[in-house]
Amino acid sequence: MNSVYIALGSNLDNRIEYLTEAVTLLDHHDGINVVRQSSIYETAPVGYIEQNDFLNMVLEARTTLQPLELLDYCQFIEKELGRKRVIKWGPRTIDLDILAYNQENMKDERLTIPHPHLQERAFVLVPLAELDPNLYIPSVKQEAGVLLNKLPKEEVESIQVWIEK
Ligand code: A4P
Ligand code: MG
Repeated sequence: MNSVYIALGSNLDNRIEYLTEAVTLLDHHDGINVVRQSSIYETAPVGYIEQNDFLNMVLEARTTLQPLELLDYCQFIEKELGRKRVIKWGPRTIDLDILAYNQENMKDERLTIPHPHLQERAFVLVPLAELDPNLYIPSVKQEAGVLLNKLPKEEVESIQVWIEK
């Protein structure tokens, strides 16, 4: 069984419904078992900033799927929930990013693991460190909690709990 962490984000329409539906669809797959979920946080948009605030969370799952099979299923869920890719880093009903897959490093044309922007983003590191501050991120050779402590304080403080776990 493989251990994975997946980040979820939504900033359109009924954000909480999209998150909940995505978690349900992940868990309904025969090869995926969601074991833990972080709190849900409300976060200001990063990158393209002329858009609504996001809800972000991270979950931990066990899976029999290989990394690319898991990506396919995440993209199926994004499609199923009506995501339209119009603007890079722009608004989306639901975005699923695979943060970590066991302790593996991989770089494929479709998939980089650990997620290449993980270490820069408070909206990912706050929920990830809530689940496991000791999770080792092999690409940057540091633990999630250590990476979080390296981010600017204002950025981390702007990540507000919206629904506590
Ligand atoms: N891809 C490569 N590695 C991965 C991975 N580990 N997990 C590829 C998932 N996908 C991965 O992603 C583009 C391609 O990345 C995919 O086809 C896949 O093969 P996408 O989801 O289609 O496009 P995108 O999301 O617009 O681009 P990108 O670079 O993934 O953006 P991010 O990093 O997802 O950022 N601000 C707040 N507050 N909260 C957010 O959740 N999200 C974004 C999007 C920007 N600002 C945000 C948030
Ligand atoms: Mg993405």
